[in-house]
Amino acid sequence: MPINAFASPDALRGQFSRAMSDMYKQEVPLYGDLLALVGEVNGRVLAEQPAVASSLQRTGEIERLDMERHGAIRLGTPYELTTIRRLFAVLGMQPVGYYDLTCAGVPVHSTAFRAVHEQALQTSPFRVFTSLLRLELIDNPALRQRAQQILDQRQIFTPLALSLIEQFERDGGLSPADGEAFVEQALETFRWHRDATVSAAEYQALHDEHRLIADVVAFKGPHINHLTPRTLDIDQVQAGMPAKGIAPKAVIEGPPTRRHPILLRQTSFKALQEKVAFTDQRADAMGSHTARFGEIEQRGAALTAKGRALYDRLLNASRQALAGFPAEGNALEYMARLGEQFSEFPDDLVQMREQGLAFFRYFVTDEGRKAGAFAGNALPHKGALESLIAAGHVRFEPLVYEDFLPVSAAGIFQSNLGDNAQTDYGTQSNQVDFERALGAKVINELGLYAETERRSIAQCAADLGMTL
Ligand code: OOG
Ligand code: NI
Repeated sequence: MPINAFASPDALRGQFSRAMSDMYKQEVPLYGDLLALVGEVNGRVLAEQPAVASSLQRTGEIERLDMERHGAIRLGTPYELTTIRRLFAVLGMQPVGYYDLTCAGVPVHSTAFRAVHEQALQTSPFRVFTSLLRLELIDNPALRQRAQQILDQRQIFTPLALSLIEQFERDGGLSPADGEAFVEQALETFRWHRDATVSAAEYQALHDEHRLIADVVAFKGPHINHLTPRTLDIDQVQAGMPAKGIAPKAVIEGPPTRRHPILLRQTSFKALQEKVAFTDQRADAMGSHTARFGEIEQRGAALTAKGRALYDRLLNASRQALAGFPAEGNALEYMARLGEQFSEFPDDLVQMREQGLAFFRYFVTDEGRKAGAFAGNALPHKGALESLIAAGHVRFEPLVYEDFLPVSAAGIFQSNLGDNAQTDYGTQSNQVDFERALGAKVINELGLYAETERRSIAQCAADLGMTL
């Protein structure tokens, strides 16, 4: 089949993201209510803040706003992680970043599958935060062995999904019809199953070890545990949740409110208690399991290594100033500490750029296009970009952060696992093990932002007829 007859992985990802959202709305109706609230707030922000609206227009992000969402799954074995990598590759998603959650008392490590090129992100920014359970951290050997045995027996992929993955790898793509079938088959892996694979007693033993272990081991597959739309004003959505019958978690994770958002702010509603059937139970005597929730996020500027180091320092200082973890009782105090600490982080795009704290995208302005007197000049010779900016011929917008934050992710996990889930696993970060299980290296996200920034400078040069 000629190359151009293949379905585009970016289009398939868009289809998959919509199908996943439709499925989750049916499974967890409260997620639909959250989507409606986010839609209302985004509409209001666009109407009331023309500067935000025109910046989204310039970058094209306005078009991806409604499609924007991420989800999360938790896997049990290296086979599952390797195969999910191959599955997501069909949808144009690569593993980006390594997140160690053990230091936060959650026995997993994770990566985020996402598109890596700005054009692909524009078509569909869908991402999946994917965690692998670290069975080696279960200290009871009999339970560890039993968990391993249960996981080894399950197959979370349909036979047709597996054969379409092989076909994609062999042929370099899927026909539109096969692509459609693949989206349908892939969705099955993420579906909720009310029937557990273990007895009530086994569930309890796994649950007593760690609630997350029960969530991974006791079910037929890695049900999607939340989906997250992007909002333009997370404070408004957080404040509006109770009136819609949605109970938000105590604090918004990430940086405080700013005029120019950075990185990622997140909050969620508490996981729902759902009925499940254990293998030894009759249908009229069901048990329950708590895992699935809804989340919202507000994305801001991607930070450079220098900006990220400053963020990490200010976040740590805010948390250290607090006795204990941020929770209901100290939420206001935590927000105040964050505000104090982050006053050190310039809330001004010019300063953020001058100090090299964030990544930017550059655009030729109408004036620049009209001036057109640059042909033959070299860009970037030292200062060329700066003088184009000073002359108003080029303007800049921050690049959107496309990834996750480990401390925030731990906060999201914790809020949905209950407070008794704090276990001390020490810090046993192990990216090498993770990559072995993944069957590939994770991509460094900072490199991706730098490339996007470079490409936008090259585009400016081309638009102005300058040589690079
Ligand atoms: C993943 C929690 C992390 C995020 O947005 O940081 C996450 C999970 O609960 O499986 O989704
Ligand atoms: Ni999330």
